[in-house]
Amino acid sequence: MKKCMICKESIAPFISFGQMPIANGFLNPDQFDDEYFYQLQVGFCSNCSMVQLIETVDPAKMFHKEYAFFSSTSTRMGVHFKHLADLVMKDYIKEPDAFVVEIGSNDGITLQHFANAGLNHLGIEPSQNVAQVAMDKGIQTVCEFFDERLAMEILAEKGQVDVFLGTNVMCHIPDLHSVFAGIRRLLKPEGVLIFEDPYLGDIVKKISYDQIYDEHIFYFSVKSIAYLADCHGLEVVDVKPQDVHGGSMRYFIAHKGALNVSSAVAGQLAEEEELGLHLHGTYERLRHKIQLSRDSLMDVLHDLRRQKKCVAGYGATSKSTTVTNYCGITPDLVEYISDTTPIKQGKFSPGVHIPVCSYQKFKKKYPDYALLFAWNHAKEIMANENNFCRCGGKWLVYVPGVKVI
Ligand code: DWN
Repeated sequence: MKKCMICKESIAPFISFGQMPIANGFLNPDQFDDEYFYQLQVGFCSNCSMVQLIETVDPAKMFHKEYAFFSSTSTRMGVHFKHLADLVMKDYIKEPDAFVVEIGSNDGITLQHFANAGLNHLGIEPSQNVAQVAMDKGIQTVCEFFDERLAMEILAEKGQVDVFLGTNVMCHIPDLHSVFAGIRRLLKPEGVLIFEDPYLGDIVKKISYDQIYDEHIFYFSVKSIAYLADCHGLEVVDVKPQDVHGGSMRYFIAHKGALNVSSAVAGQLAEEEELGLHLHGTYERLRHKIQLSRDSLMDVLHDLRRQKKCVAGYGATSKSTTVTNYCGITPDLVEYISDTTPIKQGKFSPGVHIPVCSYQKFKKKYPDYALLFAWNHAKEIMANENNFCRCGGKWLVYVPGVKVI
């Protein structure tokens, strides 16, 4: 029996997606034979409420010098992180010599605003290639995984931190106790940790099972984060739902008793109770809905193949690796995936080996249908792709339900 990574109680999987490759492991044909697979299974801990992977993948296999995801590929996300930086500077930076640290700082999409404002900052990013992009922009970055040991080094060299940030990173870290212990030591007495990740409540409501893959080890709720924070003398002082990455939650955490606790925390906890996030039965029902969603998507794709329609994927997302491998979407159903990220182009998608092509290919000859793997960017993408629809192209989406638009 697996032990919960947060409270050490026993947990069992509520769903298995089968053998899964590395979500961002886009590869060349000479690598097909050595492709790495693991069992993608998810469990719920009824003691601390943390939803988590049963088997985790060595972080070095996922985050390295050829990491394929650059945060700055979405304009809308750029605006989102600018707003976050503005909020932090307005509400939490009180001194001109304030120190801001961000983990998983990627290509510097957020930290650049602090650097441009001349603030003392430090990015911590383990993937060398994306860290280099940030450094080239003049953003102070160390290429490492954050843990309690690194926190002690930063403390000794640079002192305590006013604001500690992490967007779409906390749920990627297996040893969250080391991270929280490090943050507790690093944070000034009135400092704040602000982080955001895909929200479990949205995954359950939207059946967005493609948020589940190797990099996402945990699926957070306010309840599970409150438990974790409490283990380290910290508390959740505010929460704010975010309309990005398919529904995220922003958590504000401080030393216990240091800051006022917003009523939004109790409000969100009550909503989670209503949704049943604390109950095993909720996840049993989720498994059933995921299976129905898979069957319904495959029915549409098989029907389109019978009609000899050309279907292309839009966005070679990490999420698409779960969908294609779990559902069995092979190149005879989806001819290619269009993606704007140069490092993914010319390669093949993990596991099912669908060719990943440049966006120019998509534009040059539109497919009949575009399967929107980057559904979390639907607003931005659909606004840019009016011409695709004018030329008769149709979108196939599967979150929150399977439908043709
Ligand atoms: O947590 C994570 C999230 C935040 O980002 C990671 N573990 C990795 C990554 O997940 P993802 O790959 O599912 O993220 P996105 O943002 O959904 O990926 C979008 C993909 O689509 C990128 O490869 C870029 C591409 N794209 C495109 O081709 N045209 C994106 C947009 C907006 C476009 O117009």
